[in-house]
Amino acid sequence: MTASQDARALLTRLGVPETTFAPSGLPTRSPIDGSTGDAVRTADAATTQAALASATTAFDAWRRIPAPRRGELVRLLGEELRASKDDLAMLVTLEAGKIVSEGLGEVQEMIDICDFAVGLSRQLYGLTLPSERPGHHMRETWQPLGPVAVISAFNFPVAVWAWNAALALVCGDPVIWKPSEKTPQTAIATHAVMQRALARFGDAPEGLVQLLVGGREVGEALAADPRVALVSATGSTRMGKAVATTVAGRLGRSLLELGGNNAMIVTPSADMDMAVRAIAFSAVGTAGQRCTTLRRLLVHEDVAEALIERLAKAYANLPIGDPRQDGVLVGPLIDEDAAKGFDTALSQAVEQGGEIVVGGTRDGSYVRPAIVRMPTQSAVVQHETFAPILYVLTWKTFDEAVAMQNAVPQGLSSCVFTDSVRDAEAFLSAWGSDCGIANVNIGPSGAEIGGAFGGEKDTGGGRESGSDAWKSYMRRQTQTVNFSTALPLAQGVKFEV
Ligand code: UN1
Repeated sequence: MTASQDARALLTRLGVPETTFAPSGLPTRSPIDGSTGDAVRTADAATTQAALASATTAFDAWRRIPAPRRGELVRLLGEELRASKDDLAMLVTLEAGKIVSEGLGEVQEMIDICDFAVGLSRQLYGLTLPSERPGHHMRETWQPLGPVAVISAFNFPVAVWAWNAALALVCGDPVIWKPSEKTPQTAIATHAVMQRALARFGDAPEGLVQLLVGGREVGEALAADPRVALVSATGSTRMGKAVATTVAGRLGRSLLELGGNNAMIVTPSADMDMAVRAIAFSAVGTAGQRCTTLRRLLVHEDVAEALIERLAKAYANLPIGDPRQDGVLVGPLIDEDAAKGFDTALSQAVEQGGEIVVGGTRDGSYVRPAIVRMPTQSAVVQHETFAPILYVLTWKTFDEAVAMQNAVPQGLSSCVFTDSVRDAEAFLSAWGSDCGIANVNIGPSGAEIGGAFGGEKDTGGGRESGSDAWKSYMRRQTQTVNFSTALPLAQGVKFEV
């Protein structure tokens, strides 16, 4: 059996209807063995327009349903995800090439955000404000926003949809999902799971949750359409800039979670055993294809040699191979283009004065994770290559280390390994890390859903998932109510007629 045949069997088991498949559709593929599977039907321009129309109608009905009742739909989604966790996770493994534990972790992340959103459906707190006028009160209320388009990437093919969908649904917004062309099957399976939750819920409006499998033109149509109140896009900075420009052109709202170029600063006092383990997971996990992957290791010059030696040993023994196999830690890159990107970045690094310490070879799309010592943060280091390449640079003073951490265009995640309270707190201070995520003695990847997730600069500025990220999916309304019998004007203005 090829990996694609396994995926096909899982799709059937997950309840995906036969009508999903069409020979003229989008080809499917597994990076594990390069096998191709049945093509899946795609959305044409008319389907996209119909989806937008039905999402608009669904919005009018869904916003009238009380938020805690909307939360019930998300609670059911969480239940259905729990029931399908193993199958959906295996499909993530088959289609995105993640190791089994990370496939399971991704589905767990979906379940976690569902639980979070269910609680949120009884909160969505506003404010009461004192009015300067007698017999008046003011409040700030959060109202449903409108249809939300979710454009997601291959590397977290289902979790990112869930971060957005779980919040959008409790906030009162319909969701239209345009998944990556590289991972349509996991999206189709997730949609089938969602259908079961919708069926159990009973009275959700038609068009509340939709999936549009297709190419770039689908994303472009969603970004351009004024019926889409929020475009939440995850992917490359290049894609994000295109989406942002289109959405801004119609004064729409976008939520962008784009590239990262995440660093770890290692100080001389760091617990090196912990640092080595954290580096391995965050630089090599998901074959370096997380937006939170550790890409730059900034080490104090006194401890650099010893640390690099330990890392080189750990890297030399990395189990690389079929991600379904027990013990394998590194699966394939998503496709041949990604593998070529790995080669190109390495040769550029060498041209720019880099020295490859370990790894850098490949067998098809199975690459040996590389560690490269760089003299400076030259062009290749400034760029996010979606592959397991770790650039190592050294520093003398902590201020210099923080300046290096911040001297890249991206601003997603960052961390410091240190036992010094001074260094840790300086890193977390106003003049410390400029990223959306800053960790101490934890690698930059693998964030929990409870915190707001996203970053600054070329990362796009959006925040998804926990904390008050839900506010992006709602409309803020300031309300003033006069319960007196007079009509005083604010600022003492007199206007008698
Ligand atoms: C991504 O790579 O797009 O923090 C998201 C992490 C995961 C999410 C990554 N929870 O690494």
